[in-house]
Amino acid sequence: MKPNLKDLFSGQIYGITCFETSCGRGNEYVVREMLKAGIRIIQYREKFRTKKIKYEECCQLRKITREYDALFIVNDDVDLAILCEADGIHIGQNDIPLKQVRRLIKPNQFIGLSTHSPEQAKEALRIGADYIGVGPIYETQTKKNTVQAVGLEYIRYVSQNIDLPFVAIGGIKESNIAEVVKAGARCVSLVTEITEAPNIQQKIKNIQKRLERY
Ligand code: 3NM
Repeated sequence: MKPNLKDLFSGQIYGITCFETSCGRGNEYVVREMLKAGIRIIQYREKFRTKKIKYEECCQLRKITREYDALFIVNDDVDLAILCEADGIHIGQNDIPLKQVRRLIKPNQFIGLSTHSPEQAKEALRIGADYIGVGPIYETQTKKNTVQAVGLEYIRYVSQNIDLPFVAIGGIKESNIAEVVKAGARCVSLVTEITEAPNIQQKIKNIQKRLERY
């Protein structure tokens, strides 16, 4: 059975790996810090590593996330998601169509789709995405070739009109998270804010406190 993402995405931080911005710390270390601080959704997202390294890291992170009963999601690489028995796969607008990805994965694996406009969100619902990414809310350097910032209005639109769990992403920081949550986000992803933090666990605790206030 697929997990109930509506519940699992409620009031949660969605952690994403990013080796380049992790200040020389390995993904295993960074993910362990995230898990120790209470994050229960981890996405493996590495754009500049060989497939072999990605495969090895995914297998390792799959094991660790199981220890913490956390969801493990692989970005882009459907083959890796299948091989390491990830809980889910996350794809973008320019990847293999969702319907085809569904043919490859197991019935209990879920699919997340990045969306950047109301039209894309409606389409995601129509084609059966299990959850969507909503962003980039603010300007970000972390995702290359992305569209311009979509702003808080897009969160309001999705929270009121699209009946799917979603994660708000893109340029979100401890300093602006309050307005993201006020706009209707129940799950947020902060990539560089967490991976660049000197003390990752402390940074996550600070963000969690702000999430709890709303
Ligand atoms: N996806 P940061 S924005 C991975 O809009 C990703 O779909 C986005 O990184 C989207 O928190 C993004 O460092 C990068 O801005 C987010």
